[in-house]
Amino acid sequence: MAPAKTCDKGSLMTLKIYGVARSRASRVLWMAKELGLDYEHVKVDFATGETRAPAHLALNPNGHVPVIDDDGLILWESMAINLYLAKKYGTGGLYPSRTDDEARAWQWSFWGVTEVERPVLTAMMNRAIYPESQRDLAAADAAEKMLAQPLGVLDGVLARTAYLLGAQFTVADLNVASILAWARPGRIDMSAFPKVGEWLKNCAERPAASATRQLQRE
Ligand SMILES: N[C@@H](CCC(=O)N[C@@H](CS)C(=O)NCC(=O)O)C(=O)O
Repeated sequence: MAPAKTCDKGSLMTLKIYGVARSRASRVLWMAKELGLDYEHVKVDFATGETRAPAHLALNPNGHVPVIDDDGLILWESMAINLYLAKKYGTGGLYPSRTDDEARAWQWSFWGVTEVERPVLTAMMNRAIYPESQRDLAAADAAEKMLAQPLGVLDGVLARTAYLLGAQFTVADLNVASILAWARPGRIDMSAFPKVGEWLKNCAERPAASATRQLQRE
C-alpha cells in the first residue's frame, strides 16, 4: 500500500517552505514547528536576488518569500499560509473550531499586516538594519508614533484575556506576534503597553518560537 501523503510526524514529507529564516518565512517556520510538521526548508534568500530568479518567480510572481508547496498546493502571503497550515493541521488547537473565533483569527491577521507591519518594519530598518549612513531616524520616530494607536488597542484587549482569542495561544497570536517581534530590534518603547510586552514575551518564549530564532542565527 502507498504511504499516506500527509505531513503528520513520521509519514512522507510533502511540505516545502521557501525563504530564509531571517525573512517573513520565519512566521511560517514558527507555525510548522508549533504544529510539529515535517518540512523541507528551501533557503531562498532575498539578499542574493534569488527571490527574483525565474525559478522562484514561477512559484511566486511577486518575487517574495515565504512560499509553500504543500503536496502541490503553491501558496504565498505569510498570513494566508499560516491560516491555511493551522486550519489543515491544527483545527481545535492552534486553529479555532468555532466560526466566530475563526473570523477573529482572520481579523487579527489582517489587522497585523494593515495596522502594524509597515510602521514596525520602518522602525526596525531605520534603527537596526540599514547601514548607519542610510538610516532615516525621523522616519523611525514617526513610525513609532503611528504604532501608539494600534498598540493601545492591543493592550486593551490583552488586559482582558491572556491571548487574542481567549485563554489559549492560537494562530491569531502567532501571526500578530511574528510581526511585533520586530518591535525589539526597532527599539519601540513598550512601557505604555505593558500587556503587549507580557504577551509578546509569552509568545516568544514558546519552544517553537525559540527554535525558529535559532534558525535565524544559523
Ligand atoms: N506580504 C508578503 C510580503 C513578503 C515579502 O515582502 N517578503 C520579503 C522578505 S521578508 C521578500 O521576499 N523580499 C524579496 C524581494 O522582494 O525580492 C508576506 O507577508 O508574505
